[in-house]
Amino acid sequence: MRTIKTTPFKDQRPGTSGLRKKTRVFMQPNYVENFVQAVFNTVREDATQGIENETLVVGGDGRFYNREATQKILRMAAANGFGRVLVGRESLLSTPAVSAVIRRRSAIGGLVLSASHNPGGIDADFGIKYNVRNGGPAPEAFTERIYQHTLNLSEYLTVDHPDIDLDHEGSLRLENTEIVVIDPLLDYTAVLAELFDFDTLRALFQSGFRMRFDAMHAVTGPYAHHIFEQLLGASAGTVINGTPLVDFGGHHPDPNQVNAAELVAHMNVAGAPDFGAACDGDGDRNLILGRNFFVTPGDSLALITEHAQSAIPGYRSGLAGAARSMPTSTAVDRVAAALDIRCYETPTGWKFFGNLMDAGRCTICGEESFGTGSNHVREKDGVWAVLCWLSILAHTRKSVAEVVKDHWQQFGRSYYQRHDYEGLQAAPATQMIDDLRSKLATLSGTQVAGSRITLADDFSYTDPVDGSVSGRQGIRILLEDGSRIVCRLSGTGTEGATLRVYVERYLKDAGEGNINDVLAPLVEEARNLLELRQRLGRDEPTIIT
Ligand code: VG1
Ligand code: CO
Repeated sequence: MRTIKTTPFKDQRPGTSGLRKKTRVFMQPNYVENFVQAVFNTVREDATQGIENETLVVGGDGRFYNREATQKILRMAAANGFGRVLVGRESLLSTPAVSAVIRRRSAIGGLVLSASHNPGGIDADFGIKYNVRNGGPAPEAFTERIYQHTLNLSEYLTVDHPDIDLDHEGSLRLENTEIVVIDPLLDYTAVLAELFDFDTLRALFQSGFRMRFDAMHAVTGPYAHHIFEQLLGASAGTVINGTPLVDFGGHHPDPNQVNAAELVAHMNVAGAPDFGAACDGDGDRNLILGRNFFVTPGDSLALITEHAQSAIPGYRSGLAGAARSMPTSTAVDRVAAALDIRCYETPTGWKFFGNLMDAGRCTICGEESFGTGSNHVREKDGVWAVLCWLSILAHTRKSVAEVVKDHWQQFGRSYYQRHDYEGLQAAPATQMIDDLRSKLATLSGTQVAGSRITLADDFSYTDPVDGSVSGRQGIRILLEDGSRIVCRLSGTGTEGATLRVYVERYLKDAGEGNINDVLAPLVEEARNLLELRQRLGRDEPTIIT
């Protein structure tokens, strides 16, 4: 074992979802090592059974530097005295699969190597996230302790050992640590097979139902080939871009209508398949499409919640509750009310759902950022969402568009968009939010966009399970007619600042309206309140999702 002297990096505070930086930042000498040692120091403080009796899980989305970082982590895990490390073959594990492995193998936690939907490559992005024993992202108190360790680090532990063969399953000893290369598909597939009725889904494909799944050259390729084509009998070619590439083929593996444009186009031509879907870099996000039809993530969450009990065996006994992040549309709230279950509102980031699920308070949860999931793991889960939709379509025997329109007919529609302004300068962007925050107290009661502001605040969340408080989670402006404007800065970016403006308007109009027309006054109002043009010279968002 070797003890290596090091000096702290000052920029290793985890954001919404772990530490994300430019790949070259991670490639600096000791950068990965420092962060991982800080994680291990934090883990050790909680390992009452002794770290030598604990299992650690390691895997990533296959992006550039995934393998190199994995080799470093394995050597450090051995030097730090973990009993066992489970690592995905080829160092691959999707984010929900890491969660599944942690839970099924009773591991103490796991490291996920991913920058999610951000592009990959030496000049793109990389990331490391730590998940705790319940399989979910480390809560804020834990990531804050990691950060404190990064600031005080003077050494890290490693061993001298050549790179380990990650291309074949098997095990070997490194010092006193057993390193096991596992099949990345096994545990995850087993979890899904327990939830869904694979026979029904096989019958759906046998009846001629056609789907196109875009893995975006990222980690879900192998999972999708195995589950959709091999196990469920979808025809060969259903999965496209199914081989993980270190640079995701040069694309953003971000499953929205802009970055999955090829799939969207394919769904909009004559003879299109019945169903289209895509997942992001690390397999936790999903895009759901029908023929010529886009399902917003907020509607998808509401619809999965609405149909879960009747369409999916794993939820046959009903749902304990639902949850959504604050900026996510309120469509699921109305379904929860109809089902007579509670709907929780949390800050952005999956880590906030963990306590609710552990305490048995919520079963299904989701975010507007194309993330949906349930208590089968503690991460959002893209392939799970696709299986939910297949189950709903098999059960209702309707098209995607019909299912959504039925919902709008019954519940009304939350017209919803997110406008992202990327590449802003960090200082003036922060100032802009700060200034809006200080104006909030005077806004209540004023007229905007044809209605009146009933509440204007910076969202603060008190976790109902452990009482922890997370403040400053996004500015929200609620109007009397049920409309909302929400503004916050992204916590996952790697360059400058990204402003996210979320607008929502609820109408009981069976969904017949034109979304741009319905939302235009709110979009305009948000820009005015922020003084976006005056401060940052920007009128138009980089991307609308
Ligand atoms: C974004 C999304 C958030 C999501 C997070 C991680 O965070 O808004 O909903 O949980 O990404 O998703 P932010 O702070 O940039 O808005 V993933 O698929 O990147 O792990
Ligand atoms: Co992701």
